[in-house]
Amino acid sequence: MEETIFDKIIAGDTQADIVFQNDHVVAFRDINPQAPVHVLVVPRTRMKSIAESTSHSPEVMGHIIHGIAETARTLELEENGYRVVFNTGRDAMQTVPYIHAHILAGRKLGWPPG
Ligand code: DGP
Repeated sequence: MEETIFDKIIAGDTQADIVFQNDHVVAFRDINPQAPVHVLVVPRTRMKSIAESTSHSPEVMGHIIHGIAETARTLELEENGYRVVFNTGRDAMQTVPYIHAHILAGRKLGWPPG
């Protein structure tokens, strides 16, 4: 798997506005925000997408979900709520081939998504 921009952010080789991190995940602000709060949560364990998660321990996905909740708490998003999106593959318009969860918040989010 080729190195992605998220590998570089996790390694500290590329600057990012990190809002939360622990032993398992790094969360940082999206460079192209689609909502007042737009944060990406990326596991330190490298995989391409949810589709590839079956090749790893389910614990990795557990750590991602836990990291999402911890990030949302850190940013005080719990009261008003937030949306979590894993774009997976071409039709979902995944552009970075390193699994990441988008946390979107800070405004009323439409449903269904366009
Ligand atoms: P996706 O379409 O789900 O693969 O979204 C990838 C997101 O990554 C997109 O919303 C923009 C964001 N992104 C791409 N390059 C960078 C970067 O260098 N820094 C940060 N903070 N975000 C980036």
